[in-house]
Amino acid sequence: MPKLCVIPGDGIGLEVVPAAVSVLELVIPGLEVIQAQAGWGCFQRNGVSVLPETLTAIRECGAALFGAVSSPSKKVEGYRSAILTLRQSLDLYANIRPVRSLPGVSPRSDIDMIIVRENTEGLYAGLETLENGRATATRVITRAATLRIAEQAVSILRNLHRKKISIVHKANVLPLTDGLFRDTVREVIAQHQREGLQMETDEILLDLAALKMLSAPEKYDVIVTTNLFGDILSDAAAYWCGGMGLAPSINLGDGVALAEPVHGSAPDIAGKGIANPIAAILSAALLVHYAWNLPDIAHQIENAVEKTLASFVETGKMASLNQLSTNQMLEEIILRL
Ligand code: GGG
Repeated sequence: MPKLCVIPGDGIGLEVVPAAVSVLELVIPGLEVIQAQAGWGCFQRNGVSVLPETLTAIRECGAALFGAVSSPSKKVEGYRSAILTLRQSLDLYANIRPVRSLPGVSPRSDIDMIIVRENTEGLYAGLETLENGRATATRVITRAATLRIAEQAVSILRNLHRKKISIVHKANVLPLTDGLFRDTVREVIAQHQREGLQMETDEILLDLAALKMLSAPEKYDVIVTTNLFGDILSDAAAYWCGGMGLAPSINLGDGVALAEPVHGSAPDIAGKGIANPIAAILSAALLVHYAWNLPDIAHQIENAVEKTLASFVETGKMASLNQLSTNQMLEEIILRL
């Protein structure tokens, strides 16, 4: 029986994660759920952003659903972002962010891309120094980490019957770091092509990739890129599925997965019971698919979300969608599960 570690985190994470867990409990009867702590609130209560027992619980379950974190934008002694700590401590090296058109909320109906983002290094390696008025962040790209993210992108292409991988980089101005990234991904792709895997590939400089995200998003299929580039590009891509409130993601490591909505803790609406739980529910579906290998159940959840949104379109009630409380939206989705 699947086991789930639940970490609501901060802000609206405390509202949307319980909604997603109740969906999981309906589609996977007997699911064992363990509650755990991480986030800024956890730091304020315990002096650490991620409790050691949280890491133990995630490893034991092999699957976790995380909500959101609100880190302060000024350095606080002893604090490190909870989500970055989780990703690095558990070696969750791949961040998978699918972006698909959803009825009524997406500006277009033909978008279906998956962003595969390296999740442990790049500018988020956490290597910052400040000395004599000079702040430095070290951007780390390794062949080892690039090999495994490239393998992950290829495996997603193969398993989900995708056709094309786009490598997004900035090797023209960062020839050593991004050159290594691009060349290593090329090498992995070429190896798979030699072994008979059919796929198209292209390479796009980050700035052009951002423009294309606006002007021709339907051309993207699987995108593979480095940590910060993937973070920015996928947040922009979320526009096409209806915004951050609807964008799911999953962090994958070897034998461990942590799903989380792309959105943050939204302190402006936290505690009001009005946060849209769809991104968290779709993230739970990713967990069902990638961590527990139950694609039919994952599709059941995704279909219920789509049918819910479609019903608002059909009944001309799109305008009232944003007025629904978290629980009302959850009830609408559960009706269609
Ligand atoms: N669910 C993703 C999330 O919480 N995003 C907000 C985020 O990454 N904030 C950065 C941080 O607080 O460390």
